Amino acid sequence: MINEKVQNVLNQQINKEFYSAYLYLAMSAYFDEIGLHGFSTWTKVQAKEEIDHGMIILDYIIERDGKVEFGQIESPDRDFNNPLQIFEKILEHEKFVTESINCVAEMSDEECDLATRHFINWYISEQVEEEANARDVIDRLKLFGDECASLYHLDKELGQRQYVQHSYK
Ligand code: OFO
Repeated sequence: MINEKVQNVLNQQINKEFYSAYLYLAMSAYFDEIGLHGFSTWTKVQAKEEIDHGMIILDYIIERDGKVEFGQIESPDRDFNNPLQIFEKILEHEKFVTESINCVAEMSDEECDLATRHFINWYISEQVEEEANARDVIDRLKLFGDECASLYHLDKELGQRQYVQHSYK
């Protein structure tokens, strides 16, 4: 059976992953409202990945004979002004999630739960990728500013993102 302290931080992580999905969906809706449908697709695909992240932890707790807790999911932030500000929020949020994943790793170490320590490595790598993705879009938005042609091309490019179901095994 899974260690109780480790189970608690994993349950908190499920909640954060589903909150992330909510946040990305709110961003996606905003992008649709202002006509940036490619940005909307990108954030909607990210929301689906966040749901996968939560589901993988849920399945893992069950596999370890633990108990899944369903905490309340907060309403997402909706203070959105422009693509650059939103991607800066994404990076800030992903850094927060990275810290949270690191805490799961630390707790697994403290409690000598090697199975969870191994499990959470997938999330550690995933966070490196998510922060890099957000940083990449921020860099390009800073480089091109609000210049319409560049924004149009970036919107087209981000709209190509395809959802691929995430799995850690
Ligand atoms: Fe689940 O990685 Fe983003 O939040």
